[in-house]
Amino acid sequence: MIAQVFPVLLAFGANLGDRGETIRAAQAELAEAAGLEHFTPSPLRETVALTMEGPDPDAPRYLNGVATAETTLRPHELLDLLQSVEAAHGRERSVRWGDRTLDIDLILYGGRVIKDERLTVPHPRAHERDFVLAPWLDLDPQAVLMGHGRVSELLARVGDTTRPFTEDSHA
Ligand code: A4P
Ligand code: MG
Repeated sequence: MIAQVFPVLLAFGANLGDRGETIRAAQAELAEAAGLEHFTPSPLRETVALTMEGPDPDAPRYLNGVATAETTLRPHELLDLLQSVEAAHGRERSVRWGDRTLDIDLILYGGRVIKDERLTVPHPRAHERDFVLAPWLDLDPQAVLMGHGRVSELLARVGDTTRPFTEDSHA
Protein backbone atom coordinates (compact mmCIF):
# COMPACT_ATOMS: atom_id res chain seq x y z
CA MET A 1 0.00 0.00 0.00
CA ILE A 2 1.26 3.48 -0.81
CA ALA A 3 1.13 5.78 2.23
CA GLN A 4 -0.88 8.95 1.87
CA VAL A 5 1.11 12.17 1.77
CA PHE A 6 -0.13 15.32 3.52
CA PRO A 7 1.21 18.88 3.23
CA VAL A 8 1.98 20.38 6.64
CA LEU A 9 2.92 23.77 8.03
CA LEU A 10 5.21 23.89 11.10
CA ALA A 11 6.02 26.96 13.21
CA PHE A 12 9.27 27.46 15.13
CA GLY A 13 9.97 29.81 18.02
CA ALA A 14 12.92 30.37 20.40
CA ASN A 15 13.81 33.15 22.82
CA LEU A 16 16.56 31.61 24.95
CA GLY A 17 20.09 30.53 24.05
CA ASP A 18 21.47 30.80 20.53
CA ARG A 19 18.04 31.11 18.96
CA GLY A 20 18.95 31.00 15.29
CA GLU A 21 21.42 28.16 15.77
CA THR A 22 18.82 26.11 17.67
CA ILE A 23 16.07 26.63 15.11
CA ARG A 24 18.32 25.87 12.14
CA ALA A 25 19.67 22.73 13.86
CA ALA A 26 16.14 21.52 14.66
CA GLN A 27 15.10 22.17 11.07
CA ALA A 28 18.08 20.25 9.73
CA GLU A 29 17.06 17.28 11.90
CA LEU A 30 13.48 17.44 10.66
CA ALA A 31 14.61 17.73 7.03
CA GLU A 32 16.44 14.40 7.52
CA ALA A 33 13.69 12.69 9.51
CA ALA A 34 11.90 9.63 8.16
CA GLY A 35 8.39 10.46 6.99
CA LEU A 36 9.04 14.16 6.27
CA GLU A 37 9.92 15.25 2.73
CA HIS A 38 10.41 18.52 0.84
CA PHE A 39 11.15 20.40 4.05
CA THR A 40 11.25 24.12 3.15
CA PRO A 41 12.03 26.66 5.90
CA SER A 42 11.16 30.36 5.76
CA PRO A 43 13.49 33.21 6.66
CA LEU A 44 13.54 33.89 10.42
CA ARG A 45 12.02 37.02 11.93
CA GLU A 46 12.68 38.74 15.24
CA THR A 47 9.55 39.26 17.32
CA VAL A 48 8.43 40.68 20.67
CA ALA A 49 7.50 38.03 23.26
CA LEU A 50 3.78 37.52 23.63
CA THR A 51 3.02 36.44 27.22
CA MET A 52 -0.21 35.70 29.02
CA GLU A 53 -0.20 39.40 30.00
CA GLY A 54 0.26 40.57 26.39
CA PRO A 55 3.32 41.67 24.38
CA ASP A 56 6.36 42.13 26.68
CA PRO A 57 9.07 44.32 25.14
CA ASP A 58 11.32 43.62 28.17
CA ALA A 59 11.29 39.82 27.74
CA PRO A 60 13.98 38.22 25.56
CA ARG A 61 12.96 38.58 21.94
CA TYR A 62 11.95 35.57 19.91
CA LEU A 63 13.14 34.35 16.61
CA ASN A 64 10.25 32.83 14.71
CA GLY A 65 9.94 31.02 11.42
CA VAL A 66 7.77 28.48 9.66
CA ALA A 67 8.42 25.57 7.30
CA THR A 68 6.34 23.66 4.83
CA ALA A 69 6.83 19.93 4.29
CA GLU A 70 5.05 16.80 3.15
CA THR A 71 4.53 13.93 5.52
CA THR A 72 3.48 10.32 5.57
CA LEU A 73 3.38 10.40 9.39
CA ARG A 74 0.03 10.52 11.08
CA PRO A 75 -0.70 13.70 13.05
CA HIS A 76 0.21 12.30 16.47
CA GLU A 77 3.32 10.61 15.12
CA LEU A 78 4.39 13.96 13.71
CA LEU A 79 3.69 15.64 17.08
CA ASP A 80 5.83 12.95 18.77
CA LEU A 81 8.65 13.78 16.36
CA LEU A 82 8.32 17.53 16.94
CA GLN A 83 8.32 17.05 20.72
CA SER A 84 11.37 14.77 20.58
CA VAL A 85 13.25 17.47 18.64
CA GLU A 86 12.13 20.10 21.18
CA ALA A 87 13.31 17.87 24.02
CA ALA A 88 16.69 17.26 22.32
CA HIS A 89 17.19 21.04 22.31
CA GLY A 90 16.61 21.43 26.02
CA ARG A 91 12.99 22.48 25.99
CA GLU A 92 11.52 22.58 29.48
CA ARG A 93 7.86 23.20 30.11
CA SER A 94 7.15 25.33 33.16
CA VAL A 95 5.19 28.50 32.49
CA ARG A 96 2.63 28.44 29.69
CA TRP A 97 3.80 30.89 27.00
CA GLY A 98 6.98 31.20 29.06
CA ASP A 99 10.51 31.66 27.70
CA ARG A 100 11.80 28.67 25.77
CA THR A 101 14.82 27.38 23.88
CA LEU A 102 12.59 25.84 21.21
CA ASP A 103 8.89 25.52 20.47
CA ILE A 104 7.61 23.69 17.41
CA ASP A 105 3.91 23.86 16.62
CA LEU A 106 1.91 22.00 14.01
CA ILE A 107 -0.16 24.72 12.33
CA LEU A 108 -1.79 22.79 9.49
CA TYR A 109 -1.99 19.11 8.58
CA GLY A 110 -3.46 18.80 5.09
CA GLY A 111 -7.06 19.91 5.27
CA ARG A 112 -7.63 18.04 8.51
CA VAL A 113 -9.42 19.38 11.58
CA ILE A 114 -8.16 17.68 14.76
CA LYS A 115 -9.18 18.40 18.32
CA ASP A 116 -8.21 16.05 21.12
CA GLU A 117 -6.28 16.23 24.38
CA ARG A 118 -2.87 16.42 22.64
CA LEU A 119 -3.52 18.19 19.39
CA THR A 120 -5.58 21.05 18.00
CA VAL A 121 -5.16 21.61 14.25
CA PRO A 122 -5.39 24.08 12.58
CA HIS A 123 -3.52 25.84 15.38
CA PRO A 124 -6.20 27.92 17.11
CA ARG A 125 -4.12 31.10 17.46
CA ALA A 126 -2.13 31.16 14.20
CA HIS A 127 -4.48 33.58 12.43
CA GLU A 128 -3.88 36.36 14.99
CA ARG A 129 -0.07 36.02 15.32
CA ASP A 130 2.19 38.15 13.18
CA PHE A 131 5.10 35.91 14.22
CA VAL A 132 3.48 33.01 12.33
CA LEU A 133 1.85 34.95 9.48
CA ALA A 134 4.83 37.15 8.50
CA PRO A 135 7.40 34.36 7.94
CA TRP A 136 4.73 32.28 6.22
CA LEU A 137 4.05 35.14 3.81
CA ASP A 138 7.81 35.40 3.15
CA LEU A 139 7.73 31.75 2.09
CA ASP A 140 4.47 31.87 0.15
CA PRO A 141 2.91 35.21 -0.84
CA GLN A 142 -0.26 33.35 -1.93
CA ALA A 143 -0.69 31.43 1.34
CA VAL A 144 -4.19 30.79 2.67
CA LEU A 145 -4.97 29.76 6.26
CA MET A 146 -7.76 27.25 6.26
CA GLY A 147 -10.87 28.72 7.87
CA HIS A 148 -9.45 32.27 7.97
CA GLY A 149 -8.47 33.34 4.46
CA ARG A 150 -5.46 34.92 2.81
CA VAL A 151 -2.41 35.28 5.01
CA SER A 152 -1.61 38.68 3.47
CA GLU A 153 -5.01 39.98 4.59
CA LEU A 154 -4.77 38.41 8.05
CA LEU A 155 -1.35 40.00 8.56
CA ALA A 156 -2.62 43.40 7.39
CA ARG A 157 -5.45 43.09 9.90
CA VAL A 158 -3.29 42.19 12.93
CA GLY A 159 -0.41 44.50 11.93
CA ASP A 160 3.15 43.29 11.41
CA THR A 161 5.48 44.11 14.33
CA THR A 162 8.10 41.52 13.27
CA ARG A 163 11.54 42.39 11.89
CA PRO A 164 13.64 40.55 9.36
CA PHE A 165 16.57 38.73 10.96
CA THR A 166 19.83 38.60 9.07
CA GLU A 167 21.49 35.35 10.01
CA ASP A 168 24.92 36.41 8.75
CA SER A 169 25.09 39.57 10.86
CA HIS A 170 24.44 37.53 14.02
CA ALA A 171 26.91 34.75 13.25
N1 A4P B 1 -0.79 20.97 21.33
C1 A4P B 1 -2.08 21.10 20.94
N2 A4P B 1 -2.16 21.43 19.66
C2 A4P B 1 -0.88 21.55 19.21
C3 A4P B 1 -0.32 21.88 17.93
N3 A4P B 1 -1.13 22.18 16.89
N4 A4P B 1 1.02 21.92 17.80
C4 A4P B 1 -0.39 20.61 22.70
C5 A4P B 1 1.83 21.62 18.87
N5 A4P B 1 1.36 21.28 20.13
C6 A4P B 1 0.00 21.25 20.27
O1 A4P B 1 2.38 23.04 24.22
C7 A4P B 1 1.40 22.57 25.11
C8 A4P B 1 0.66 21.39 24.52
O2 A4P B 1 -0.02 21.80 23.36
C9 A4P B 1 1.55 20.27 24.03
O3 A4P B 1 1.76 19.30 25.02
C10 A4P B 1 0.76 19.66 22.84
O4 A4P B 1 0.23 18.37 23.15
P1 A4P B 1 3.75 23.53 24.76
O5 A4P B 1 4.63 23.72 23.57
O6 A4P B 1 4.20 22.67 25.85
O7 A4P B 1 3.39 24.91 25.46
P2 A4P B 1 3.23 26.34 24.92
O8 A4P B 1 3.83 26.43 23.55
O9 A4P B 1 3.69 27.30 25.95
O10 A4P B 1 1.67 26.44 24.85
P3 A4P B 1 0.80 26.82 23.65
O11 A4P B 1 -0.55 27.12 24.16
O12 A4P B 1 0.93 25.84 22.53
O13 A4P B 1 1.49 28.15 23.23
P4 A4P B 1 1.43 28.85 21.89
O14 A4P B 1 0.05 29.31 21.59
O15 A4P B 1 2.15 28.06 20.85
O16 A4P B 1 2.28 30.13 22.23
N6 A4P B 1 5.76 35.06 21.44
C11 A4P B 1 6.52 35.18 20.32
N7 A4P B 1 6.98 36.40 19.96
N8 A4P B 1 6.84 34.09 19.57
C12 A4P B 1 6.39 32.83 19.89
O17 A4P B 1 6.71 31.87 19.17
N9 A4P B 1 5.06 31.47 21.37
C13 A4P B 1 4.22 31.32 22.40
C14 A4P B 1 3.60 30.03 22.66
C15 A4P B 1 3.90 32.48 23.25
N10 A4P B 1 4.50 33.71 22.87
C16 A4P B 1 5.28 33.83 21.78
C17 A4P B 1 5.57 32.66 21.02
MG1 MG C 1 3.97 24.86 21.64
